[in-house]
Amino acid sequence: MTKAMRQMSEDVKLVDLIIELLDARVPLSSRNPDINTLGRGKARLIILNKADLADQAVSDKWLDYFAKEGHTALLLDSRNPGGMGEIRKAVDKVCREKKERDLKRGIKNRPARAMVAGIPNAGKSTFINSIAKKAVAKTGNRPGVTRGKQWIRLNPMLELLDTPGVLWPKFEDPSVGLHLAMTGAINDDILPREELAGEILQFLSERYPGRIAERYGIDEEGELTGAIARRLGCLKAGGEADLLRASGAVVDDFRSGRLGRISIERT
Ligand SMILES: Nc1nc2c(ncn2[C@@H]2O[C@H](COP(=O)(O)OP(=O)(O)O)[C@@H](O)[C@H]2O)c(=O)[nH]1
Ligand SMILES: [Mg+2]
Repeated sequence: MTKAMRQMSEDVKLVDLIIELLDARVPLSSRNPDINTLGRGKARLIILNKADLADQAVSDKWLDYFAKEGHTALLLDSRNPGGMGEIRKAVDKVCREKKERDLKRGIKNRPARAMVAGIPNAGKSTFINSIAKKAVAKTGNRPGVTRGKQWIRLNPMLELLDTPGVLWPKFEDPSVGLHLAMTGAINDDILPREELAGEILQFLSERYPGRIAERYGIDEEGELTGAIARRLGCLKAGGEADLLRASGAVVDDFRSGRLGRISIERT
C-alpha cells in the first residue's frame, strides 16, 4: 500500500461520508476503484468536477450511470463558490440518512464528518476552498477527534476534513494514461508533446468535427499540426513550422476549454 493510501485509509475511519471528486471529462480514468474497498460502509457523494469543461449532454448520461450504481452524483465547477449551495444540500441529505441509520443502531448524535478524495488535479483543494468560504468555523483538536486533524465546520451538524484524501489513477487500461495526459491530470512526460497534440487532434476530428476548423481556421484534413503552426505563426528562424510550439498551443487550448466543452469518455 502506498503512503497516500495508508493515510487515506486512516482518515477514512474518522468520517461518515466520502465526497469523491472525479473529472467530468474522464469519469472512469479519474476514478480509483480502491475507493469501494476503502470507503466500505461509508456514505458517498460523487462530484463530477470541471463540468464546465465537459459536454453537458454526456455529463447528464454520466449522472444516470452513477445513479444506477446507487450513488448520488452532481455536476460542478469547483471554482465557482456559487455552485456550493447545492453541494452542501446534497452532503447534508446524504449525511442525514446515515445519521438516521446510526441513531436507530444507538449511535449517538454528533456532527457528521466528511472528507474529500480524488486523484491529483481533480480539484480537491479548489473544492475545499470554495465550500469553506461560508464555513462557520475551523475547529482544532477536540476530545474524540484525532490530534492534528483540522475540521471545517460547515454547519453545526457537519464537519469537513480540511486535508483531502489522495488517490492514484489505475493505469491497467492503456487508455487511462492517454486520457489523463489529455486533461493534464498527469505529468506531460508520459507522451512527447507532439504525439499528445496528435492524439488530441485525431480525437477532435473524429468526435467533435468542426472544432479544429473553428478555432484555427484550417481544413480538418491532412497534416494538422503543421497547418496550425503556420496559422498561429509558430515558425522557426528559417520559416519552417515549429511543430513543438504549435503542439503546446493545441494541448493548452484543449485542456482549458478553448476548443469547446469536451467529454473524452462516454457511458
Ligand atoms: N475549469 C475548472 N477548473 C478547475 C475546477 N476545479 C479545479 N480546477 C482547476 O484544476 C486545477 C487543479 O485543481 P486543484 O484544486 O489544485 O486539484 P487537486 O490536486 O485535486 O487539489 C487548478 O488549476 C484548478 O483551478 C473546475 O471545476 N473547473
Ligand atoms: Mg491539492
